[in-house]
Amino acid sequence: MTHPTPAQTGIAPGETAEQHAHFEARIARGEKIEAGDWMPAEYRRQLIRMISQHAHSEVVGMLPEGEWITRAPSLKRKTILMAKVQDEAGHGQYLYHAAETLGATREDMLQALLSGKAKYSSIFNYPTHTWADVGMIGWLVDGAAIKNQTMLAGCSYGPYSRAMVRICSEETFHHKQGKEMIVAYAQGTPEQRAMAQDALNRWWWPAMMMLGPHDADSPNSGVLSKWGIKLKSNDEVRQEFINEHVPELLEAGLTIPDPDLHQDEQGNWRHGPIHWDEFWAVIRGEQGLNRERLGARQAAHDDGAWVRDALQAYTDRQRAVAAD
Ligand code: FAQ
Repeated sequence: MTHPTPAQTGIAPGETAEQHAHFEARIARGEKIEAGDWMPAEYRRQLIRMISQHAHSEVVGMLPEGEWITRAPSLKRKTILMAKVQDEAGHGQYLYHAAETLGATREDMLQALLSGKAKYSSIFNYPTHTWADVGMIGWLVDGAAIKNQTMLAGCSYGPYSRAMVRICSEETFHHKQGKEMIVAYAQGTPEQRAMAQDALNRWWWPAMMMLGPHDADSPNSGVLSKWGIKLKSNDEVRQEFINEHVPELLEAGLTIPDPDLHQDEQGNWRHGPIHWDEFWAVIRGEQGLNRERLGARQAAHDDGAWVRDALQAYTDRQRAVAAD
């Protein structure tokens, strides 16, 4: 007879079924799990994986839009974009801190990103070709991120859940500014309309993919749902995203690049097949800008070495003074 593995049960060596039952009862009562509380090793590992990848996504996510700050078409658009890109840096900070509450170190997390071991969202490996891409990222990418993150704001781990509440309120501003921009262009000159449509053609499918593989192909979902980290599945969140965005994009006069898109009898918008081969190729770095994105992060990390050295020297001196 073969026994279930820790990966299947979530019970690691040294942990007992009673500890798990007590932990799961807390989650069932809707209690938040806090940093010092007992938690299964697999719960901790899953959270560190997910939160650190989320943090990396926010930081790498500054790159596609950041390229446009110097090319913004007006002072108003420039100030909005600068605020948005700064917000993403702040989100990275909250999330790295949330992962640190679980025992992860900043150095290890950054090393995992820079070495290519840790993932970041596939969406940020796509290039930004025109200014309308900035608006489309706000509308679609922040729109998809909000659907996912509103769900995570209710998750069982306190520090992640609280970070999500704050991040979602900032993402809502990002989403609104993107929508406002694209609606203005969709109703603007023929060139502006064409630019908005072209951006939608390129960002629609990547935005659909960023919410993760179909539920049947999502190996982490089982344990994440069981422990109240994921309160909705990848496909459920994707359906919410489509149901909100399809009517709004159509109302703006844009065409969604999916010939199979239709509404079913329940009013849900149903999409055509997603090109998962592209999704996995982008994640593996075989397609898209993975090398450029990691190169930019490595350069920023190297450029910041003197700041880390200075902080270390200051800390060492403060400690020496205190010891005296
Ligand atoms: N890209 O078993 P599942 C933003 C990986 S923030 C790359 O379904 P899970 C804000 C997944 O890691 C956007 N990899 O995984 C912003 C796993 O591999 P692993 C980021 C992906 O964790 C806006 C494997 O596939 N948001 O946009 C992706 O249950 C504008 C199997 O998948 C978050 O990170 C992907 N798209 O569900 C910033 C939210 N999808 O790790 C700037 C937190 C899946 O086992 C500008 N994360 N994979 O080796 C989550 O909610 C979940 O991790 C999912 C994936 C839903 C992303």
